[in-house]
Amino acid sequence: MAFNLTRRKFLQSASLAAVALPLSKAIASETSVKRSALEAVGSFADETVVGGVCEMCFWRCQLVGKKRGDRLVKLEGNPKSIDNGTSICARGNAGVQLLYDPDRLKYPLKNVGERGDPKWKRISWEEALDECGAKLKEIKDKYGPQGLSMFPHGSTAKYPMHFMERTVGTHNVSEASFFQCRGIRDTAYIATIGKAPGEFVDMPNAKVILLLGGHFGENVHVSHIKRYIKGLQNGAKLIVVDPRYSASAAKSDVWVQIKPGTDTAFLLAIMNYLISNDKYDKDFIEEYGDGFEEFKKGIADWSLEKAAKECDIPAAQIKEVAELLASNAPNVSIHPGRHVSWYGNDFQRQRSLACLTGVLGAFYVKGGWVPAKNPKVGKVSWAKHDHGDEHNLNMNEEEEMLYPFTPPGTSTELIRDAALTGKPYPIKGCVIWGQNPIQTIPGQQKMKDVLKQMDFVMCVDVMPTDATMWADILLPEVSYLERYDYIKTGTQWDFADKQQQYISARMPLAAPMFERKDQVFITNEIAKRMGYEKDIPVQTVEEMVEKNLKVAGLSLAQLKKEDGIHIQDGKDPYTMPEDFEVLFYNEDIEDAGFPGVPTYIGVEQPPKGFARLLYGRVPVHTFNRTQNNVWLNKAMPDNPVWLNDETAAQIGLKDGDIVGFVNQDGIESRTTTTLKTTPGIRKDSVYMAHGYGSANPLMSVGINAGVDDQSLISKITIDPETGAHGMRNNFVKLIKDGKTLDIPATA
Ligand SMILES: Nc1nc2c(c(=O)[nH]1)N[C@H]1C(S)=C(S)[C@@H](COP(=O)(O)OP(=O)(O)OC[C@H]3O[C@@H](n4cnc5c(=O)[nH]c(N)nc54)[C@H](O)[C@@H]3O)O[C@H]1N2
Ligand SMILES: Nc1nc2c(c(=O)[nH]1)N[C@H]1C(S)=C(S)[C@@H](COP(=O)(O)OP(=O)(O)OC[C@H]3O[C@@H](n4cnc5c(=O)[nH]c(N)nc54)[C@H](O)[C@@H]3O)O[C@H]1N2
Ligand code: SF4
Ligand SMILES: [Mo]
Repeated sequence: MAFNLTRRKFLQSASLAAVALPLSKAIASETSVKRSALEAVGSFADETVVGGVCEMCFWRCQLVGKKRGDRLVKLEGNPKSIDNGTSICARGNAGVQLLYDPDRLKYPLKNVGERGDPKWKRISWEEALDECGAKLKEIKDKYGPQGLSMFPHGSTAKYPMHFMERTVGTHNVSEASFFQCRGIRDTAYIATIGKAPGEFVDMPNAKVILLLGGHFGENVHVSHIKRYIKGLQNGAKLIVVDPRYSASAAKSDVWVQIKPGTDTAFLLAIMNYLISNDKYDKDFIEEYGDGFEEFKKGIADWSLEKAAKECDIPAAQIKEVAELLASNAPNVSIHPGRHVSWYGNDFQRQRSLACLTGVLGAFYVKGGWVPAKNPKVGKVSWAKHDHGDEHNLNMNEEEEMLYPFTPPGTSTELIRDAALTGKPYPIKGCVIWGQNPIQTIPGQQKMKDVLKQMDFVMCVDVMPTDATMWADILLPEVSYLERYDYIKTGTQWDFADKQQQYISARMPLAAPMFERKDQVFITNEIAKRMGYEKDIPVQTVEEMVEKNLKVAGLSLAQLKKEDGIHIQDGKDPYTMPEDFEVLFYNEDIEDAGFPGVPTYIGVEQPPKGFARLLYGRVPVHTFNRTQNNVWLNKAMPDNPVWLNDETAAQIGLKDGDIVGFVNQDGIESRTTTTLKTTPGIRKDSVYMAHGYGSANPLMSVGINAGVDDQSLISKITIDPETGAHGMRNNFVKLIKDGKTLDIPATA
């Protein structure tokens, strides 16, 4: 059985699927590399260009490009990088296929058909910009700035987003990275330690690493994975809490096959056990803890047995985890997670993780939670006009916040509800920029209805993904390989004797093709047409980058001279700020009407005949954005659904069968996928990779490949403290040959 893979074998083979990690090549720690390291190797390329920053996902590894003539033929990690080093992942490698994808958006397009069923007509930039400017202005004049909404994501979306928020003055901006990803994590940690946690765990120096759901190896962020592997190589014990035998579970010392949605109960029982048995860090808590007595009392009834029953795991295993943590504290990495928009009870779980770190005294210590101290660079901003809070959907008439612990921006659901009801005001314009709200946000039909009722929708993208089908005007942006923009800063302290910081700025590795334009051009031209010419902060994207670099005493010319990356001495990461404290009990949370001590709130269980739909990452794709990439499609053309092998046998299914789905609301999947039968998933759940099953015929490679998990996530759960989405309270049955199969009850 697959579970027999030993840790030693894993470390020997370092078999993280598809991650190109030459472990033997330690990350370059010198402050400058020999030029020869940048010279093209072999005969396929004759020039190396520096300054690339990947954006096949949002980790943004540092790249060099290998060119033959004008053509970019290969991407590699920048040997000077002290972050990803020479390594990039499968998706990073496949960036050249995005660059030259014949399906890529090339020209401005106008939809002369229906939204959702578009007919595209090529138009000039002049006409496209005139129409976008005029329509957005018309809506703003008629309904006020709050009549405009925006769904942004990615590095180029920041500039237009700040224009919409600060200058035009709408609050109705909802970023996928907050409301469907990590916003809850950030605000829960802010409410506990005053700071968003990032993924700042010192795994290379940890004695134990605890992952709650985090499925490293499938979730791939190169330097993060390197730090994780380094920790394992250094002997860290790995605890993985996951209902599924994930890539991380396969490397774990303890795999806790938890019942979905119950993690908070598990964490509370661990903490109660540690406190009751005097196995917690009293000195730390005395010095830095606040509200510990209330906390202790509040979680006192979480016995191991009670949690064991709730989480459907052995009490002895919870004790084993608690003991393992206590005996290695404080050098333990309690990973804060990243995608935490799970069940609508997530703020309390994230608070619990922060409190567990405190109970173990694992802040600012080797192997614990240690925030990166990154160098400062500038930030170009649009002029802020005062628009007040009057139209903030998160504020009621008494000026109280509906979601007091909201991430920046406005809860996606508040925007959608206002748009659909017209209350408290209509929302009639929409800018989609680098987000695919059709496949990113739960409630797909609701999203379509929201877009249908708009007076105007514009979309800026690089590929014809599903969201683009809903645009009136579709604008083609240059890709991350053809533009200047993002400044990436970072820090490292575990691959060299001294702490180091770096600054790099994205520089083009290839010239833009066709009529694609960058974010500063597009935003400025629209701003001019809306009457905001005097507010424009920079004329070109290069000017923006230069201004941001200047704050750090750098320039693009200087960075180029330094092979794309400036490295300087860093600061000791383990120094704790003087005012650091851990709010075990938070009065503000209680005053706002929520539990001030971390509290477990149970979630809905699958109705009879259904299994819970879980989803996650595969190493070779990023959400939906890479589905049309020929190399990545070849590597994983569909998203097999995991079903427990015994359950499968019970209902007459076998590995490799072709299946479809129907969910609790009667919604059927448009496409089918293959069945993967395995003992590595609980009987009450099925699992598939997120982001498959594009519906856009212009995606000639990705169309109908696999099943779109989002199409089955029609039930919307809202996390009450933050207003962010929970997406894992949806349930499915499988369909084979037109026959719907009930999932046998498990309890
Ligand atoms: N069901 C389900 N939903 C989820 C998740 C899940 O696991 N399951 N994950 C959640 C998480 S963690 C996140 S972070 C979000 C991600 O949500 P999104 O960011 O919306 O996801 P993507 O599929 O990457 O869609 C991004 C869009 O940006 C486009 N794009 C790519 N590069 C560029 C560029 O350079 N410029 C412009 N203008 N556009 C570009 C892509 O073509 C695509 O249309 O999804 C969330 N939603
Ligand atoms: N290759 C690749 N890597 C990526 C991305 C990508 O698109 N592709 N996206 C990046 C982004 S933006 C993000 S946010 C991260 C997301 O990656 P993570 O933060 O690691 O995402 P999770 O949602 O924790 O991971 C899904 C895992 O949670 C498990 N799970 C489901 N329900 C439960 C539960 O109730 N309890 C517990 N303990 N586990 C549960 C699933 O079985 C699955 O293994 O990945 C990043 N890395
Ligand atoms: S992890 Fe992979 S896809 Fe993400 S930025 Fe790095 S190389 Fe690119
Ligand atoms: Mo995310």
